[in-house]
Amino acid sequence: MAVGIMHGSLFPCYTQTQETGVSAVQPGTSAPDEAAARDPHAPPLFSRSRTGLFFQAQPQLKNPFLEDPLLGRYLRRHLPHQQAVFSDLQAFGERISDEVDAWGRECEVNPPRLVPFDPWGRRVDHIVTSPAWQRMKELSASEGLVAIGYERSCGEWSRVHQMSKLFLYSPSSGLFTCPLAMTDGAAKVIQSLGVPPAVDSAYRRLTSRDPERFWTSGQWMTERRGGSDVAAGTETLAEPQPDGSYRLHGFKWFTSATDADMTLTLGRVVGRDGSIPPGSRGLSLFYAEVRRDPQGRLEGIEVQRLKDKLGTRQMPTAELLLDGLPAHRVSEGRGVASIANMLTVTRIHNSVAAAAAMRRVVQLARDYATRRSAFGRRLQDHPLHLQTLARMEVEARAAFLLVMEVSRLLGREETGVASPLDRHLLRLLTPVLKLYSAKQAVAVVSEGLESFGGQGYMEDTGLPGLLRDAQVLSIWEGTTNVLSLDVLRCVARSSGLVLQAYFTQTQALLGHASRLPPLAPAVGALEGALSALGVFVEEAAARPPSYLELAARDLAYSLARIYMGQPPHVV
Ligand code: UCC
Repeated sequence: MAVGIMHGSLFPCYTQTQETGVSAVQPGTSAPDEAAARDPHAPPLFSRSRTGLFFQAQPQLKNPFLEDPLLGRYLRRHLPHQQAVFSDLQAFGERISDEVDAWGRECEVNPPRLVPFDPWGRRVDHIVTSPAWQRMKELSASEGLVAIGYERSCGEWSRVHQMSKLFLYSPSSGLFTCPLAMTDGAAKVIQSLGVPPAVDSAYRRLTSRDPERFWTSGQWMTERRGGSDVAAGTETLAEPQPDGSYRLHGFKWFTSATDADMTLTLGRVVGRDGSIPPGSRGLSLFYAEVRRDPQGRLEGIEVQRLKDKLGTRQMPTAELLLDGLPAHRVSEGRGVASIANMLTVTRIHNSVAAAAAMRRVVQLARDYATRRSAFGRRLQDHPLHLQTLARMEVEARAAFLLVMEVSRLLGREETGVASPLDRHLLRLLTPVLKLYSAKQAVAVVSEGLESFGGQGYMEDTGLPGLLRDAQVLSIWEGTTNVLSLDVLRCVARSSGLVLQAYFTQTQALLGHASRLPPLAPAVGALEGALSALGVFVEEAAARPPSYLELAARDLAYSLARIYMGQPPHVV
């Protein structure tokens, strides 16, 4: 039913329909000439007559678990222990929409700041974070966002459970998923090195559900010479101490979530004769506690400044001078190989964040399409808009399924049930997933913002932050090109076994899919793409390495798209 609302002659007249809450400007409609009849000295009409009555209904964040039928279907199909996991995710989804999302927003509008000195001039280098950021830490512990991966109560599916939970949390987390990624990576590295006694208590804190005990970890790998070529970039020196510990001296150029309790970092041990071991193998891995007293004071660290970043502003990222930081060595030499487990875990987390950003923007855009009208119809009734949403949905689903696949493989490896094929796939698909999902996140989130029109560009809607934060996903934890070269590295080091595993697995998956007649055209297209990929790989193997290097990105994209079930643009 249409309800007409009259306004003074200076303002347009709006019509509101009860069914849609939609308003349409009717410029031709004129209100009775009230203004002319009024005493010119009378007080102005109530303010609404000046601003208009229409307010656009905003998109609503509902329980992200219940709003995601694909996640539910995936878990129902694969998981044992379904009931416990479903209850956990449903309750967590409720918390996210009811309270956590608002904390995430608070982290964005109340970013961290550095207080370098106390009022009397003493250097304190205190990083002040918002109460919401601190609540995120407590929540992360009590919800077991790291712990689930180590308790393994779902056996080989524990990583899927953990990553599903992070998938729901990520876009509302105020970027707290970054310290969680590094915390998880650190726990994994420590565990894989056999939990040396010096870090045993730290390991238990990283994987604790007790907010009082829970610690987060940093991962300080990047120095001024750069963050991709870690071996050439690391100049930090480790001075042996009489008690067997070390003091670190160096300059870390990006340290994410610098308010962490501990960190893993790389350095070169200075020999008795002053020699410094060169190259990748000359790097050792160190454990250091960042705050060594109850007041949280730093020892052997000066915070030079907090970084001024495009996005991820919720999280403190700093430049640190290590000036005798007390540390323990956890691996002697082979530092890059020692942190390889961390790279795997943090790259999966990165991909969870990418898939989750896509899912969130699609959820909000879909909801908005039911509320917003233009040209006399709701957005959802415009075929072109619907097609745009559907294309975003496809990318979001593809990224989600690949994230779950790699998480499944990680879970199998960690519980000792992985076959050689699983292990090869995990090694190959981790960089493939990370590089592709990050790129797609930027594209999908950008498209998603457009579906809100100008409101998608307005800071106080919280939407632009999604795009800024997505942009980092293709940069940190290895850029697209570095990861494309990592794909070549793992192909070469496995003598092609990772690719063999890939072809075996994709053919098996296509075999299953071909039993469903409606999928026949898609299966045919993918089989064609797969065989073209096979021909390419064979031909490329006979060419000089520079040929493959140039093709590395296209190869990685093709691997991603075929595995996701989307025929590639380039093979
Ligand atoms: O970006 C950063 C900010 C942190 C924020 C984290 C938040 C993430 C989650 C967000 C959620 C919201 S910290 C900086 C990140 N930096 C990187 O990721 C480094 C990027 N660069 C690379 O990945 C390079 O490819 C390097 C550093 C790995 C290349 O080093 P090398 O020394 O040239 O590598 P090599 O010589 O090829 O490999 C050394 C050893 C080999 O083992 P061995 O000696 O046994 O043969 C390799 O097989 O390391 C092994 N290795 C690996 N193993 C190298 N890469 C891998 C790998 N990916 N997996 C397994």
